[in-house]
Amino acid sequence: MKKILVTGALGQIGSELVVKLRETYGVENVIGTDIRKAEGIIAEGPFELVDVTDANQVYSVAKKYNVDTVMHLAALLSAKAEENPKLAWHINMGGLVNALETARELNLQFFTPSSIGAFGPTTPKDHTPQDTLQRPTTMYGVNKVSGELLADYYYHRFGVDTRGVRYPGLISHVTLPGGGTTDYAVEIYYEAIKHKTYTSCIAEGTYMDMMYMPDALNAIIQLMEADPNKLKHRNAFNISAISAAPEDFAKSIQKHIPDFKLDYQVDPVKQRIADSWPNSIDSSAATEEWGFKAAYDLDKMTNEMLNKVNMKFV
Ligand code: NAD
Ligand code: AKB
Repeated sequence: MKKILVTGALGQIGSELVVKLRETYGVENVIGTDIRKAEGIIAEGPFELVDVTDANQVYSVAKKYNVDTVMHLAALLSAKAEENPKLAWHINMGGLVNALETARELNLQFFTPSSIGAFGPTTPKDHTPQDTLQRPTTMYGVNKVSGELLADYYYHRFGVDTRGVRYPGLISHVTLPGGGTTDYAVEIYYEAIKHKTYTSCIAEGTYMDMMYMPDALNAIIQLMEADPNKLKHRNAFNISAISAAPEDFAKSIQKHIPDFKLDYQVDPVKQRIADSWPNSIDSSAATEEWGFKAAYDLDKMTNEMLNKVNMKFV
């Protein structure tokens, strides 16, 4: 049985991952941690306040609970990182090296997500290959490429069992996203339910990869349980389910809410970030090496998102 420490457990991913891991491995075997105090369902199991920029805090909680795995999620996302690049470096790189060091010292399995943000304007835009040019032009992207390399380094140099994926924009209805460029793809569903209209900060025709949260969570468990002998890549597997622009979300929503309207007020910072990312990435290495397969396409996700968000407001 696994015993897992999750950092950044109250965020968009962590708040659902902790619940899923507790269902899979038992409540007492999943220790949620965050810099903020837990409330609700996450507080119903083991939870500790941990600031990942403090190496001692990460190490001592891992040691206290005798965990065998760290899932490191604490980070600043792309738009927030662009607002405060120095803080982003401190949290994204400082936190990562502290979590990796804990994994090395205590011989733990390690997971951390990279992002489509690890690509840049010179990366091939369509069907972006697994191994390709990565010269990102955002602080978040610089952090993510460095993180991919650092996780590879800890595997090759110290034998730490590091694994990871490059997530696309994640769409979910439990916890709102934390300040990324793809956040619009969550907001559009909330606004469709509340006001039947949405003003997109991302321009028409801007394609980015997306994925519904259940596929993102399944991917973590599948990759962490995969036979290590089959993994040629360890960290930063491209995974995607949907390549879509704002108007594609609108069309999908209009199948349920015919009078839904989309207009645009482009945010120049987010648009610059979005323009530097791929239109669609190739997930074939993840499929070949550990069987990745997404269950949700855009329309299936829209159906579920509208139902779930609607239930919040009735
Ligand atoms: P989020 O912003 O929703 O949550 C991050 C959490 O980290 C928050 O609960 C925050 O309180 C916590 N945190 C911030 N600073 C901390 C610190 N110093 N110590 C401890 N905790 C701290 O982020 P998320 O969307 O859940 O993303 C988790 C990871 O997945 C990040 O590495 C992110 O880059 C990556 N990722 C997310 C997406 C996405 O669409 N959500 C896509 C690609 C990659
Ligand atoms: C963001 O937009 O910053 C995240 C991501 C794709 O990494 N959702």
